[in-house]
Amino acid sequence: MARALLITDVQNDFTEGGALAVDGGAALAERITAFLRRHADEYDVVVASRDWHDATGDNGGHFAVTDSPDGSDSPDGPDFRNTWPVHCVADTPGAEYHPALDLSFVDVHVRKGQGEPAYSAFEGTTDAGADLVDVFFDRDVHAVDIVGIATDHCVRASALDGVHAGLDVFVYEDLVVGIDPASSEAALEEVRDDGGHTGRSDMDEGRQRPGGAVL
Ligand code: VGL
Repeated sequence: MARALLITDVQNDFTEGGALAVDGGAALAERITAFLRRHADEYDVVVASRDWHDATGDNGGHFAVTDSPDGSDSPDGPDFRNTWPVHCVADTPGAEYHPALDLSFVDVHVRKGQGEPAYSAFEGTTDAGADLVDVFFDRDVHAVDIVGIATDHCVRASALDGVHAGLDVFVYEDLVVGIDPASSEAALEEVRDDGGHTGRSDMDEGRQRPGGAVL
């Protein structure tokens, strides 16, 4: 039985100065790196995901755009729930990982959203074309800890998919940042309601899970 850490979408466009900046994103990248320095060796595999959208088209309605790069010509503009400004376009600086995230700890890279909305890292594939769920099952991963951006979107969807795939999911509340505070709180509640766990990474040295099991 193995354990994984999943780092979702810590990308330039989701951090300060990016196209879809989430407050606290840059500081989060630093905190995740600090966490990795202390705890990466406790994981059998560390996975990082990236949103990786096509430069052309609206990526299945994900981008609120008609013909201007920033969505300003779109009749209604982005609603920041289902439609978004252009972000994380493949092979652009905005799609790169935030520089404060230390990639030397990352074993597997997953990309998602090519031509479509894809919030969950489980919708993504590795460079070798494998689905994330197969990456986990091939390694006998039974538990996944999740950190990253955005609590109310990628983290939420990844955590729910993980739970529904039968994984023991734990979201570190102090190692995620969300777009909207209310929907971020609701997302964590939804994860708990569906059988996942949430808590702080700094609860104690062993990061105690509910029920008392220290991992
Ligand atoms: C995400 C908003 C728009 C995410 C992706 O991955 O959290 N959020 N697209």
